[in-house]
Amino acid sequence: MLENINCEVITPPPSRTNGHLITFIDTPGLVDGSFGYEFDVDKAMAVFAEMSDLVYVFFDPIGQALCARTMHIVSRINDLFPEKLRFYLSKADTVPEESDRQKVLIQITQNLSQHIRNKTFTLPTIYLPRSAENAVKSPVQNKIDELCEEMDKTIQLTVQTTLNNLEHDCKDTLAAVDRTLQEDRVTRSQNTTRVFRFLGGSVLLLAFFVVVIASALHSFLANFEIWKSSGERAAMLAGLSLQTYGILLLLCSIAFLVLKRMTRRRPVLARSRVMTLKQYTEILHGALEVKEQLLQEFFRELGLLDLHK
Ligand SMILES: Nc1nc2c(ncn2[C@@H]2O[C@H](COP(=O)(O)OP(=O)(O)OP(=O)(O)O)[C@@H](O)[C@H]2O)c(=O)[nH]1
Ligand SMILES: [Mg+2]
Repeated sequence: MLENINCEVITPPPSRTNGHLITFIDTPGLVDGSFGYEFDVDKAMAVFAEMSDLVYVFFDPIGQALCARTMHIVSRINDLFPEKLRFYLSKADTVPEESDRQKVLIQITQNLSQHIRNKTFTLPTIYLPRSAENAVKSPVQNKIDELCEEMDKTIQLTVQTTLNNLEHDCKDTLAAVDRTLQEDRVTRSQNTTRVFRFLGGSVLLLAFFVVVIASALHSFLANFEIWKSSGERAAMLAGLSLQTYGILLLLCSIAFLVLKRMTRRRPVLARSRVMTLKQYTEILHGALEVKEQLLQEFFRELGLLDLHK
């Protein structure tokens, strides 16, 4: 499909202040029969309709609404995005006679009604005024200004919604970054406490361990004659059975393992990650400022700055 898309940048007339904010996706008039398109036209239209804020279907007095392919696509878009669809009889000035125009309108309306169910629709007439004189003289009602007004309103709404979404997204992301950094700070401070607890517990356990070993050694050596005389200065836990010393040492080791497990440090963010998150915060604050500037600029263009304030 991409090979069949052409892009054109047009400078809008000064009267259309929002002109630079519009992207038109114009599709060629569809044809029926054996004509084969190089891509899935139905799918492409549905995709473009999803991207668009408004979908205009222009029926002209010559083409009318007789193309089955057009009707099928219109029906599909109506099922998917009924709120976006608008119908117009275009080039209406080519049928200056009121009665002829009515016939064309009735024919299109009948055809459309078969495909657009559960929805009321209007079919205003429009045409491109060749000149101001022609526009005034022509007996055909031209609703092109209303059409442009709706486009303007849609642009205003889209700009405001987009900028509001930007603000919400920035604030949500800022809150998430803040939360992550705050959690990391808490974890780091808890880790410091854990290290001190581990060191304190280890010192106590080591002291207990030394006492047990010393007492065990003392008890063992006390069996020899040479040590019996100094037995008065016995270690604290002297006189226990070897089995008890073993149990005490085992308990000491278990206590050490428990201590180690309980005071294990929780993972924290790498310094580079913290730096990146802080940079994100700056970028997001910048985006919020830009959003505010864009909104002011937009309202200034519309002459609505006072209203906004
Ligand atoms: N009288 C009159 N002629 C028009 C109007 N709009 C377009 N035309 C003329 O109709 C011819 C085709 O115009 P397009 O705008 O390409 O029409 P279209 O329906 O988009 O055609 P496809 O994209 O090929 O289906 C040109 O010669 C235009 O000058 C109009 O409102 N009134
Ligand atoms: Mg066209």
